[in-house]
Amino acid sequence: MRTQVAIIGGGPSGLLLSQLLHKSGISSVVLERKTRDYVLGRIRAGVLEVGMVDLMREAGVAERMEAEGYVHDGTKISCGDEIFHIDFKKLTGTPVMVYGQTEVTRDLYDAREAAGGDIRFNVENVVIHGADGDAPFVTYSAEGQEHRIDCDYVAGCDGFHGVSRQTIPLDVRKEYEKVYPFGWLGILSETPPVDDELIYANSERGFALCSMRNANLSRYYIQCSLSDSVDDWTDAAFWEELKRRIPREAADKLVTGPSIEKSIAPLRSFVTEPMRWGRLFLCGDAAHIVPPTGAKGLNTAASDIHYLYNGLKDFYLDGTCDGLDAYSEKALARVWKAERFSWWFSSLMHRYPDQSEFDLKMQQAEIAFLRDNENAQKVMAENYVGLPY
Ligand code: RFL
Ligand code: PHB
Repeated sequence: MRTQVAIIGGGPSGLLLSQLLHKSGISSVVLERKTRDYVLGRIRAGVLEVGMVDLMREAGVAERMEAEGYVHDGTKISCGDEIFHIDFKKLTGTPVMVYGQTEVTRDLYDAREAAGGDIRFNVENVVIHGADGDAPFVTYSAEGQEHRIDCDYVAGCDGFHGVSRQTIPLDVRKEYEKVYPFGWLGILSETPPVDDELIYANSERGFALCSMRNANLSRYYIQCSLSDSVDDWTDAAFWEELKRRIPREAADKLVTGPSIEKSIAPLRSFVTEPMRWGRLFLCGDAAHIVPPTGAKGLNTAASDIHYLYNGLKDFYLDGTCDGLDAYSEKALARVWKAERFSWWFSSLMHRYPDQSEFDLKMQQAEIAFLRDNENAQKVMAENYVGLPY
């Protein structure tokens, strides 16, 4: 069979691209290695930048987000028992939207299905052929049968462990990576959030984050050791540790309950360059990873999709390749800024195993500067709500 754009990966990047292309009358096929339920079972991002919110509107999938998402005008940051507020709305004119990645993905699946979109689940052995020539095609197997899809372009939206990035020859591809010496242990619980805004906490016992999904669904994280496993942490031990890391006034009103999901994520900064090889374009986690501090992963995936979608639209509707030719450079310029912000915010908020007393003083001085200086808060707020596309 033939399609205009073959999309590898049915996570948020691939689905958003396919839905936007559909809106412009451009055909695509999405190939996903897992089942729909498996993809929806991953608990990940929670905060959407305004650019991502606008893309959801453009894709025609914003209705439930507008009704059920929470607009947040700011965030709280604590150091020990001291807590302060950063007012995004006042400093930048822009809030953020708290709406889970699970819901974003569900809305996109529903929209693609309603429009008769072609999404193939449980595909195996995806191979991209001829991306450096004029006639690329993708092969895969499903239920013991081999299949081939001919296309004009391939969008590699298959996450960090996908095949798309590996398709780019090693002598063309350059990778940059930093692995952090700790992870995040996260739980989801059917309890009311401890605060109406997120709290990012730096404590002498390590980082903690209080987030949420809705009025009766909370998401909490604590910095943990890379050698920890989920089984090492009972719910009671998690709540106890969280309470010790957040300010007393928050700990006193924290409502605890059984966890309905518990997982550990390692923290990594990673970028591959270039993000285009011939007719293959990498998007989202296939091309870059950020540590979750600052909530930039899904949002940076969304900005890639914005650039690629507009490039493809210009090609199919106006016959110009300028947008596609500029894709890698434009996407990477914004990616590196999101990498810098996530690295900076992670460095500010976590305790490092090899941190010296001097390093600690520097961290505390920087948090105090952020607390007291409106210019510093404005820089933080501009990055958090999302740099312009
Ligand atoms: P995904 O979501 O990994 O989807 C890729 C899809 O490709 C499929 N796949 C393949 N399909 C076919 N053939 C193959 N060979 C394939 N290999 C893989 C996979 O099954 C999968 O379905 O990448 P995508 O779409 O680029 O989306 C990226 C986001 O998922 C990611 O950046 C965010 O979740 C990161 N992130 C956050 N981002 C934010 O913007 N705000 C947040 O608040 C936020 N919090 C988080 C996060 C990530 C976390 N973890 C667990 C890494 C919190 C956490 C804890
Ligand atoms: C989340 O709610 O999962 C979340 C929120 C903010 C972050 C990371 C994760 O920085």
